[in-house]
Amino acid sequence: MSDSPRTEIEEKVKAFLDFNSQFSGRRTVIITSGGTTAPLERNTVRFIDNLSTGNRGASSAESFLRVERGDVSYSVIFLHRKSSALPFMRHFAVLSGSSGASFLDFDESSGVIQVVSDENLKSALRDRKRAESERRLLEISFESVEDYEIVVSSSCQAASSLGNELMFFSAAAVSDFYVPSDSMAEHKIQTSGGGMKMNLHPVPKFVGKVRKGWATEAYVASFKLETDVSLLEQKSKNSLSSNEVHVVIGNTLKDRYEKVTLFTLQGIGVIEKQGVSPIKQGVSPIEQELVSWLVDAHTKHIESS
Ligand code: PAZ
Repeated sequence: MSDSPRTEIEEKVKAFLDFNSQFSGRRTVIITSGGTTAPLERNTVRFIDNLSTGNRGASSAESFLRVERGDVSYSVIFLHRKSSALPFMRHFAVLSGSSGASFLDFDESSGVIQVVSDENLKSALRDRKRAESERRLLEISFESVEDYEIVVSSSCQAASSLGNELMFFSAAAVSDFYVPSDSMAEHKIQTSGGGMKMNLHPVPKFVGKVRKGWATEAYVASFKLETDVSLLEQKSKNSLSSNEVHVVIGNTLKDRYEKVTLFTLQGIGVIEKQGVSPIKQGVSPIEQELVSWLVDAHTKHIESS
């Protein structure tokens, strides 16, 4: 029986990696996905949140799970915000949306509810079941930024024995500011005092901690989101040098599913696909091309170190 969340995560990750180690050419990617919350109270009623849906991380996980290059394949440790998009299952969100009923049929005599045949759903379900039966997908959830620190540090430390065969792919939108639990109100903050001022502390850059301590030999890809496109290049380059990651993938809020810019020490590259959305398409072309680029970069990293 585990004595802490850290031990529990480390045990899960080690058992997963142990199983996957029997397959030659099998690499592992740790993906972070979705936004973190910054709670304002220990018995949390209110929290600061952000926009991330988890679609970028989930569709990238799908692309990693589909990689078959000679004997190279990936197992995926998917660290995700609770209730954000999950690999392959995200396609089934259409069933609970406003057009959901058009995907469903009900047979009165047998009482069976059926999903109307749909190619995207069929291949998503097939690939999900395959990833599960091959034990190539491990999902671990987080909610707050403090949970995030625990799941990322424990998973990376448990997987660091993979050395350069490990990739860390940080697509999560991690809170920039938070209230540390030791200075947080215990109960729901009362409104009777009128307005209020709150002291938010900066959150450490976890991706830098992965590079410099938690998994130093891993190939590390991180994302940088901006809303002002004129800031993107400089902010991405700053992140590349201060966190010492291998690539920073820059994107802007409004066209994040159509264009990403890759910043490395060797130069800048762009992947652009007009008019696509990972939510509407079975396979998202932008994540597919991005993952293909990352697999090549990971191969070079392995060969050169
Ligand atoms: O999760 P999502 O698909 O809605 O959005 C993806 C994203 C914008 C969160 C991701 O591409 C990203 O840029 N993550 C890093 C955000 C940041 O901390 O700058």
